[in-house]
Amino acid sequence: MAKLEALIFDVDGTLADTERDGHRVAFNQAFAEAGLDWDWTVELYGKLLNVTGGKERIRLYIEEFLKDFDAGDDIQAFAANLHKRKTHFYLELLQSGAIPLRAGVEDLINEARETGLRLAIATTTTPANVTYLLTATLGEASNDWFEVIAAGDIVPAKKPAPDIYIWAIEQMGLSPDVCMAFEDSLNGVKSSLAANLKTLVTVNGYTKEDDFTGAAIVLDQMGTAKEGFKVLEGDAGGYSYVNIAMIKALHQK
Ligand code: XBP
Ligand code: MG
Repeated sequence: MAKLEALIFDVDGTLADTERDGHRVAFNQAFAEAGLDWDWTVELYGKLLNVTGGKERIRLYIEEFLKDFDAGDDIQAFAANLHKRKTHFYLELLQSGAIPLRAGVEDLINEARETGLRLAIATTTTPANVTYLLTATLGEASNDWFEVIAAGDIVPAKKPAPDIYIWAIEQMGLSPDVCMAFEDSLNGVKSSLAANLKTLVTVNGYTKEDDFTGAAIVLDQMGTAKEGFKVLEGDAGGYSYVNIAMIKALHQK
């Protein structure tokens, strides 16, 4: 088995719980500013998460839930304009420090750096959302810790398509068998598995019922030495929180 060289992280739901109290809130702020009486409740947003990408999500909402709404001649442009404001509000939220990293994520990234593993990001979200999250949580320099930040519209087909992972791996000049992916959702795992990546899953409130068949392991969180993870599927090999030794062992399986 090839030796582990790189870790590739999803962002939303994996590095941080961004969806319910971040993206959802920002969408609603943009709708209110535009004079729209749309309210994406916690429950409705769970359904809308079936489609990845904010612009795509707005379109899905109009087409599936608001059949009589008139978005003008160009629904794509309508969604894109609304989404621009959503991004503005989301970045404001990130800057205010409202969204922390999930437990164990910072320690894992630090240990990966200390042990010489290469790091990358593969996400559907807008590139600025990634840089703002990293800056707000890990400091200004942390953007440079990730040698590739593959995000947003960089590939036309978003997750569950494998394209974003394939793009990231190609940019690093690596093959999938020396990488490990980190995901939180069905669409994310479909994407990483289709790119032939071993995948560690940490679920969240929106994804805990998803079917993660094919993942290397499914956990409730990365966990810390103080508060470990719960194993939902798979064999943690005696480890109680995610660290580099555990990832290396999982990768060799
Ligand atoms: C994340 C997403 C994103 C965010 C919104 O999926 O679906 O669309 O919800 O981001 P994943 P934008 O974690 O699988 O990458 O509004 O910037 O598109
Ligand atoms: Mg995700």
